[in-house]
Amino acid sequence: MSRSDSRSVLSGPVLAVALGLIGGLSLVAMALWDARFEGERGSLLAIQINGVEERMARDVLLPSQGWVLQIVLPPDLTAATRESLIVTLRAERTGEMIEIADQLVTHGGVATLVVPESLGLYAGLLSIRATLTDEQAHELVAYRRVRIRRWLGGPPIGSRQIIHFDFTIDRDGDGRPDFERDLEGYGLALPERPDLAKTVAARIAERALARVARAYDARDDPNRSGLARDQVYVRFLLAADPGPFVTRICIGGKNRDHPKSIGNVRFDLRNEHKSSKECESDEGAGLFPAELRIYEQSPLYDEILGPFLTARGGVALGASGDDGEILASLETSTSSDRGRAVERAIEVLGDVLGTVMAHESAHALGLVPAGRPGVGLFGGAEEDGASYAHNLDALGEPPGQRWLMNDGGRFALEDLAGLGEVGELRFRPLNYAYLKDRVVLIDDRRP
Ligand SMILES: [Ca+2]
Ligand SMILES: [Ca+2]
Ligand SMILES: [Zn+2]
Repeated sequence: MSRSDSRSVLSGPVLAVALGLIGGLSLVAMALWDARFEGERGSLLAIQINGVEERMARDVLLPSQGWVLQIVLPPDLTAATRESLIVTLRAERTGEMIEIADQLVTHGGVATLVVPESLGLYAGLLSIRATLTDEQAHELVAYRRVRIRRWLGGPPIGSRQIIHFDFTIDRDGDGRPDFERDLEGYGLALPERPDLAKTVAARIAERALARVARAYDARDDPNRSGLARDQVYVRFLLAADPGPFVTRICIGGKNRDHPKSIGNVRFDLRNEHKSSKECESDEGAGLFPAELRIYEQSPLYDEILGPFLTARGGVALGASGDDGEILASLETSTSSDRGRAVERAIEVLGDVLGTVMAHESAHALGLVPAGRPGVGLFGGAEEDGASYAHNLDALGEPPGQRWLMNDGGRFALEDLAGLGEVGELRFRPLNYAYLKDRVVLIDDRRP
């Protein structure tokens, strides 16, 4: 059963009367006009929710505020027709109607409203109707029904959540961060030059953190809010004290329980635990950069690490005389080949780790819940193996497009580095809507 439907219908006079000598011209124009207004059943005037494609958005449950309503307008409208837009919300339970066209902001052919609290929506079915009228009184109508739900226990993300990426974890108890040891494995550090290891580790951590921030502060406006910035309200820090809203994810060391897994952070349905620790080696929790070795056949791996791996004819960072100087001057200028190689390794490794950190932290925030909306967000269930807590499409298959929350086993190193065909992996719009508290998940099995 479909919980909502959307359609676009034509009403009013379809044929206009052409007047006068320019009737022929006028008729041609009118015919085009009519064709456009007839549309392809909703393809020209459409109502969208959170920028999510119709098939995925069909069953979503929405909170009373904060979600994004889009009216996708036909192209090349006259100003008068564009201004004729009427958008009405009707609460089905009470019949109460609100006209909101004057609150919409139009950009790029889409009229948008980030539903404010002041609209006063409450739980129940809501009908949305959008109407355009041209100069000849032809009407183009789009219609859609959505379900508004109350939050149960507060929004999953809220505004206070902190993710602490801890690069200082010392699982092996040697008094040094394990991450520095991991770098030795890549020729990016030497035991006898701990000072350089520290510098490289700090640079990679910062680069990775910036990549995480980009994932959660997407510049491509996934929910089509039209806002200049639409960032997820989670703070990502490299240092933080424990607290009720701090989730600590440790990076570095051996993954004894899940070798060959770069990241292993528990899926936390609806972000029930705002505070947690993904650092226990006996649970294999955390991020394990040393396991990036699984990509050693990749050309990118060879390109960025070849210059530093002795097995590949490289020289480990710290073993060459002026490495210290190179590291000290990276931010100002690098003209030497060695300097550029160091910079490139830091950038690519930082971006790769940052992509994994963005993915893993999203598991801790509740992505991707199994099932269809409103219970889930098209995530795989435990019995789905590698698809567990990862994106599936509306048909239950792994998505054709590369999204950040797809099963990580399907990514190449290039994808993680943001150098694959889609560029930086990003959250699909439905994932992003969840992170922005724009959808409500309700477990019907609960009272
Ligand atoms: Ca250690
Ligand atoms: Ca959590
Ligand atoms: Zn995952």
